[in-house]
Amino acid sequence: MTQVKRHLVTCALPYANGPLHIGHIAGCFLPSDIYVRHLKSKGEEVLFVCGTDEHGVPITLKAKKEGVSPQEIVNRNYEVIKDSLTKWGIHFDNFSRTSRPIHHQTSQDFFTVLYDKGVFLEEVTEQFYDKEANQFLADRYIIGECPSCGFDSAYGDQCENCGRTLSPSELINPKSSLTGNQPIKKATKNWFLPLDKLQTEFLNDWVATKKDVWKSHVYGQCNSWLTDGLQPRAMTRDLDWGVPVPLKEGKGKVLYVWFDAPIGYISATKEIETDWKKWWQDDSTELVHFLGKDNIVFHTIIFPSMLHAHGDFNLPTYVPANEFLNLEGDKLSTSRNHAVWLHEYLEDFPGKSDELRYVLTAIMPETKDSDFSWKDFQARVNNELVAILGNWVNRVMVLTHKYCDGIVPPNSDHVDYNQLEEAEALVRQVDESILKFKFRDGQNHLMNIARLGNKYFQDAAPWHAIKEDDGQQRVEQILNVSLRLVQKFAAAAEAFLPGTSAKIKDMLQTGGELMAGKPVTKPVLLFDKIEDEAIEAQLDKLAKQASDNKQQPDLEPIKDTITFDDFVKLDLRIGTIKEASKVKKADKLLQLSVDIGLETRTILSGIAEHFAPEELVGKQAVVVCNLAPRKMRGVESNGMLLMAENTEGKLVFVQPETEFPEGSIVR
Ligand code: B3M
Ligand code: ZN
Repeated sequence: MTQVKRHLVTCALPYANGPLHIGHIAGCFLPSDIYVRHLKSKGEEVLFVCGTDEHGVPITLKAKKEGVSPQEIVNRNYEVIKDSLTKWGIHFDNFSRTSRPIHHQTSQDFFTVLYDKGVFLEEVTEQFYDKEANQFLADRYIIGECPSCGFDSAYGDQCENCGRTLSPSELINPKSSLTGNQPIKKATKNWFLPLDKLQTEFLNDWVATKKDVWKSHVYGQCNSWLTDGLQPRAMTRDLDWGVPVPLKEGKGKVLYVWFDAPIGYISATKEIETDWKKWWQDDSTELVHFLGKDNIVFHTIIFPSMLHAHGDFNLPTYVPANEFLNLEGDKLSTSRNHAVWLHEYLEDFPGKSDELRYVLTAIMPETKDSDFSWKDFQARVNNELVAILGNWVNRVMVLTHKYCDGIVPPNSDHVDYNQLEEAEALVRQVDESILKFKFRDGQNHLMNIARLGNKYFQDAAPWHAIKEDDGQQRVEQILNVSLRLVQKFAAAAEAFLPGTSAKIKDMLQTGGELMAGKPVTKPVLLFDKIEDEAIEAQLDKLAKQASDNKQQPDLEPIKDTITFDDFVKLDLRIGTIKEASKVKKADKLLQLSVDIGLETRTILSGIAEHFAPEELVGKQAVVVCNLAPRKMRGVESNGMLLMAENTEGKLVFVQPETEFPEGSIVR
């Protein structure tokens, strides 16, 4: 095992199609920043890179919607994202962008090495093509029903509901997100990464070495993809926005966004490090990727396969992906504007970056999804930061001025030193937790230093001791130990609460050991309480965002015109639901027995999140009876129930106005 000499830390590149919200922060920006700050505070050699991911479908869709070029979208959002991160205190060694020439060149060179080595499969395939938009459709342009869980807005490359990686042809009832039309298939050549071959020759063995190294949910998700068996995946797309494919035959084609994006970590390194190879092509460098759970497959399967196939690069050591953060019990959503935007937080709570850092770390979704609520934010700030930490430091500083003229009293070999040893033990636990990517635990150990200091101070009660014989000497001992506990807290807090740590160091006039006889500054309040009005204002803002969103319903465009002959092919009948039950391991599906007059059908329907099985028995519905049967979760579904869905995703049955005989034709 080569000795680790340096750490290369990457944070998933946010799409430059909008500002950052607290989900991005809790998912990867905050954990990576804590990890990097801590390593740097230990004197380790660290490089921390990130940047905006400026290609891909979300950006071109947004550009189309706003009637501007994709470059204008990414230029605007790069500035907003970079500015909010800097203001919030996340400092990368380089925050780059994938539309820069150096990234295009780096990605094309990488592609060319694989091409020249004959790694790619060249395949002419039938791709989905939108006739009206006159363009091929990349995976994210195609939306349809997930074959696994029935989620009706799965993308062509991934289902965001169950996390399954998909290929567009697996989607049920695929449609173009550009026009809403049913896409046609058209022949085109692309270059595929043979993930099936790479799985057997490399991935299976390499991932197996990560069994007790990666978090269980990361290893588990990765393994389930390997167990399902990997398929070759196209690394080029028929699109005009992205890194052009560096081949004569590549005209009108770009690199798949998930081929070029992770190479963004390499180009961001090359941009600032002349000796970039020591970070990427030297196995004494430890590579750590921070990301959210929807990016796991790209960082544990696809990018490592690319690096392995290239042959010159290190492979990632750790991939400590976080799960998702929810907001007030609901999924964070850019499109529904259900979010706390980072730049808005900074406007509404100026100078309170550490408060948000503290709360997001306390609820960080390290192994399962978690929830941010404004009431909890207020409670943690007021009951923990203000009442425990701020109060403790303030009392120590005030009494140092009152009894010692603001001078650090002399050290003395006094029985209280076991508090200092206890604090040292907690400092070691903070270190161990961070190095194991357990940031919640690490912050708890940190706060236990403050709890220890508070209890010591309260029990020692210098305000009473001063009245005893030798009171002054006893008080000086208590304040010496207390000031040294405060200093230990400040040093250990650098990674979690950088602003607070700096304020305390300023008060103590030192970043290191305290020197007896040296002055400390006047006390500075570390935190002030979050008032109810501020929280009410945030909750009102969220409610307004939701109602504004409702007023601009995102109604889907009308589909392509069809003929009457097309319509009459549908066989629609009244059916009555006789039985209903949940489908194992598919949280969206219900299995229904539906009497359609001629027979009773088994139908799987993606309505489990909208209706309980028991409330469906006896309900009548309109049933599509001549739909080709399809198998989901091992059950053959034979037909489909018609539902109406509003813009908030609420479903209702389409049914006859009165009880009607089963099998009645709907015309
Ligand atoms: N742009 C983030 C996302 O999927 C994606 C990460 C790229 S990291 C190389 O939201
Ligand atoms: Zn799914």
